[in-house]
Amino acid sequence: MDKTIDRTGYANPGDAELTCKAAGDNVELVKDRLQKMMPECGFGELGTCCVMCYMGPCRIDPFGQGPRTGVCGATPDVIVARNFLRSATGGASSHAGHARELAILLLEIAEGRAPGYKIREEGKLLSLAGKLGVQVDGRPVDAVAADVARKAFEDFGRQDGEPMNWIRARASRIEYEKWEKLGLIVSNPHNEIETAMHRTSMGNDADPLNLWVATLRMGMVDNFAGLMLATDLSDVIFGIPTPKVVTANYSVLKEGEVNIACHGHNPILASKVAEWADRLEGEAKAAGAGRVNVVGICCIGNELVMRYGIPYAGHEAQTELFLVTGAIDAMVVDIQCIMPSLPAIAKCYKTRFITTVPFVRHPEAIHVDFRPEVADEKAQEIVRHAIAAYKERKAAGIRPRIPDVSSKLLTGISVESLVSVLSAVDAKDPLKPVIDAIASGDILGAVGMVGCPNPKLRDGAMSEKMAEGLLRNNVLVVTTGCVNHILAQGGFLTSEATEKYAGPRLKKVLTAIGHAAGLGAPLPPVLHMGSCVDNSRIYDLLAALAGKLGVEISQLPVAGSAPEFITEKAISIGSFFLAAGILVHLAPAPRVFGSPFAVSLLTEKLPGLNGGKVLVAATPEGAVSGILAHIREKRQALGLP
Ligand code: BF8
Repeated sequence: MDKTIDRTGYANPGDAELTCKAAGDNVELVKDRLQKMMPECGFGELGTCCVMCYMGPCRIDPFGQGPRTGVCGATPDVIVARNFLRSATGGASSHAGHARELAILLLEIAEGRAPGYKIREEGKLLSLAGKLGVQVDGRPVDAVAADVARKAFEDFGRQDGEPMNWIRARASRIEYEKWEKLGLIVSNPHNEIETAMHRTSMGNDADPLNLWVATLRMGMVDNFAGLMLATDLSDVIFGIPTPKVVTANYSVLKEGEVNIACHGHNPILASKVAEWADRLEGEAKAAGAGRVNVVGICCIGNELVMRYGIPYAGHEAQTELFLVTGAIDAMVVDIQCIMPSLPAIAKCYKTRFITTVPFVRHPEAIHVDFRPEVADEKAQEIVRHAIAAYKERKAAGIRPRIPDVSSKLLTGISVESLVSVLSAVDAKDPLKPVIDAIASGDILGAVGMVGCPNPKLRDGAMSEKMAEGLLRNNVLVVTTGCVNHILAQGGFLTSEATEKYAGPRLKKVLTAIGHAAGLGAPLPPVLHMGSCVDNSRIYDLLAALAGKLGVEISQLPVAGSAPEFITEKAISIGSFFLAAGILVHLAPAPRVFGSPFAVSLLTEKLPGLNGGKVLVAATPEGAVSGILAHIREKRQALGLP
């Protein structure tokens, strides 16, 4: 156990203040519902509950009490593998859907059918086109963009079994060859999703190994048809993130202003709402408000802060509390991670809860049919809803209570912006300083801390304590998703955090880089790489580092961690990083412990096959010590001190 981890001082006082207010307002929160659900179902936790057919539901007690198989004869190994694959499929579907919307938008822009949007990063478009084999020279940008979009559609429609364009174009050569040998190169994400649902339905695949290979393949779908496609096209359309210092936490809400909270994932909607919030300032003033203040929650918070520096409100487990402030005039959502509890809470405070996507609706929400072709018109409608709500809420005497808590963070770390920061140290070979620091042991290793805030682990400050433990041991942390909100609120994305938490050797490196880059202070020890789809940036960075060293990603002294995961998306992202041969730490425990086959595969056999491994640890101390042991093992294998 690492004794250096401070066990106190991470609680956000704003959470406590608003939890009390919620009780006074008679508002039930996620933590109240969690309490009522206890004890949770043990069969479900172990993964041995099967609802695939109507001879069941079946449940297998792994301790030998009762039946040993389901009514159909499925063993616990089969039941667990099928359930896990279906979770990974849910996650990959979410990411592929997100990415496909962006491909549709890119084609609409190219064909002049989405007049509210434009291509902001021609350079990235042309380089992507080059990798995809789209002819670039002498052609208008729109024609190139249309062909890039068509390359994406080709992936979603291909029936010839050939590899996905996005894998061919974007996987590093060394990883591609490894995946080819392992049978993990996928052809068409939709076919893969269909086959996964088919093979897991009653009476199909009953081979646990075959099912687990399908899970790794689903990880490949997740990364290449989801995360990477989404990040690539978002950068082309909305811009490549650049470093900036921004404000986070409850104080981003402003009394006397029209507050709009954007919640969800895809920048197609939120970027437009933010634009029209500025353009309709006059109408807000006429309604007696100072201006329209847009803030970002969850992953859309990450998308907005990374590119535009829009105030960074909070994470998924705080969405209800943000409504409880009574300061939000409209909460606008698109896809994913939107708790069904929200519209009823919004009603208590006369906040307008606005859904915008045809398959994400709620009977108590206002629905605005937002589509890129009519984006400007619909975004105005949304902002006007908020302005109208501001007047109504004022007239109704609703008094906001915004906790006086504020944090700062350095954000906007894309691979491109990181390379440009590092160029200040070595213009000819920007990655060299990092590689030298890893080789010498000044940076012992790196960990991607990603994913969600789980109310089961939030009170224990799992993410903050883990980050602190890693930093004290000279391990650099990069983040995506809601974990970044948590760590930003904890003050980890600042130069001061380097002074406070980083081990002496890591501090030396970050101080040198920070000063060379003109920050006048150390680089923060936790680097914000974006939303959950931006995990593709972490893959790109690892591939670049591994490529420079001439090794596989699986040989690097690195690990991934989803320290408080909630969603199926974390399962599919984790499945990709397992396919890439990386140690993946998960908490809470994934639902695999009812299957001896799964446990042995994920902890013993897979490491020998491609380097991937699952570490389950529900305490920060356990996670840190498991990850440090792994990093030291990898360093030793590379002959590093
Ligand atoms: O995709 S971190 S709670 S918002 S799932 Fe959801 Fe988890 Fe937040 Fe983003 Ni990612």
